[in-house]
Amino acid sequence: NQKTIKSALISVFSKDGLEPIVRKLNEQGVIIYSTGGTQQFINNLGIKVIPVEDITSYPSILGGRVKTLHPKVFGGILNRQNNEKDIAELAEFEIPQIDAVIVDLYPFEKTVASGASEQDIIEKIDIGGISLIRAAAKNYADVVCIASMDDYAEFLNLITGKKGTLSENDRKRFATKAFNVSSHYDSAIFNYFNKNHEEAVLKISETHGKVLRYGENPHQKGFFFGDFDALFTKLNGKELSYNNLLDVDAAVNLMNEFKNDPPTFAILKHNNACGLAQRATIKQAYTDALAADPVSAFGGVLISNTEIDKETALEIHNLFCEVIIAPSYAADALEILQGKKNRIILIIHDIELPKTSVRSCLNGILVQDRDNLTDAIEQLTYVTKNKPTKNELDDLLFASKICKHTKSNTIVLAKNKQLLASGTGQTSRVDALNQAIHKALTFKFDLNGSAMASDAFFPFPDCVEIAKNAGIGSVIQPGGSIKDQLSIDYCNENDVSMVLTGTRHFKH
Ligand code: 93A
Repeated sequence: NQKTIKSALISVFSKDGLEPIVRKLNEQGVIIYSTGGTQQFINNLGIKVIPVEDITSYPSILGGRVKTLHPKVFGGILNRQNNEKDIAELAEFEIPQIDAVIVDLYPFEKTVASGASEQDIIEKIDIGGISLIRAAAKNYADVVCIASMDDYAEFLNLITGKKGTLSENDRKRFATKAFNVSSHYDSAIFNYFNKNHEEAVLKISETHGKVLRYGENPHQKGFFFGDFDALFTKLNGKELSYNNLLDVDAAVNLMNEFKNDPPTFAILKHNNACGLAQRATIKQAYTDALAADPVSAFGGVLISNTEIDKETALEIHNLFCEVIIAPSYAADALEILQGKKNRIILIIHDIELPKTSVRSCLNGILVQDRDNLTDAIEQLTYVTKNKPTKNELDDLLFASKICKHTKSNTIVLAKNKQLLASGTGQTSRVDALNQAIHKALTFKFDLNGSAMASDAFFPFPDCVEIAKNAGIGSVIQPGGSIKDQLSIDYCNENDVSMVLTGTRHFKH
């Protein structure tokens, strides 16, 4: 659906960058309509331009507040060219067709940032310009909308190459950019009016979010925005709390790493795994996950990658836990687990989580891709004389998957597909390692021949030295420190094997 631009309405606050476009349009015989200042600018280039007042037969009034806001202008933009009635009405009311709209809005954000008076700021709320943008973008089927200087170069390129003829694809792409401009502009106005934001944010939350019992603590309000039911079917238990939701999120992301593996069971507390094991049966996986730290498991969130059977349910029933998540439950298992009415039992659906994560930061939000990189055997570099055995390799990758989902700084110790212990959320890697070793010994694990994973590189050889002294036999870490070689040398001198993944997995 190609359309050649024959007329354009140009209304720009900043005249920067406009000249080459106007010259090109003029060269292509395009009729140019324009508002006061823009018209003067084009006139000064010696190019013919029709004042918008000639279309409307109205002057710009109210000090410029109303200049393009007129049915003859908006009729020219919004008419559907494949609609006979529209075309007849254009003729009846002598409305000129407008094929392209170029706008640069009043600089609202800049005016706010300059510390201008409230009155000046209000005056910089563009009404006509934003309406032109919305109208032209809505009618992308017939009209091209250039809503930002950032798009001038691309637009000029296109009309030059295609002699003023643009495809519907091009017009829709520009419309998409235009709605990005208009939504951003309105958000900026909202943010200005909403300076003492708590109120408005809570109001929005109350009307659009799910009201939670409270936030992280009882004195904090809390809301959830999302479609919980798309991901889970709830079979039993109380309403999920703010902290439950965070734990469920952590559990689901962790178990995603083991989705297609043999039976795997994890127990989480405060978003970190305190137990995780992979076994021939889900009951054994649960028992060995619990063994890593039965103290922390109290009140935890449980997740299984396999159906929960009766034998496993009987074991779980002995533990006080907040939430159980599994792909399915045997009927007799469910009956047992439902024996406690507050216990939250969830079936997890086979649905992908969003690819981005969002969290609040200062007076805004931080958005990033989720960490979707799983360390795999193909990407490992073997840096020591001693190479890990097949079993050790399995444990190293197993530990590194847990590491990725544990708060930084973290060290994870594992052996025979069982999490032995981890150090979580420490301010130094040495602290994380010491915590992990201490925990493992507390729960009577023999660390000889165990595997150690670190979420980030070792800046010094201190960690491998502590690891060796505790009996740890193999290490997996991203590498990338300028002092990597010191840790590698130590491992070589002490018969420890080390592999590098090349991928850091911070989680803050
Ligand atoms: O005050 S307005 O909201 N009223 C209008 O009808 C209107 N039409 C275009 N501002 C309006 N504009 C804006 O004027 C455009 O968005 C552009 O920023 C500016 C261009 O004015 P001039 O051509 O007089 O420099």
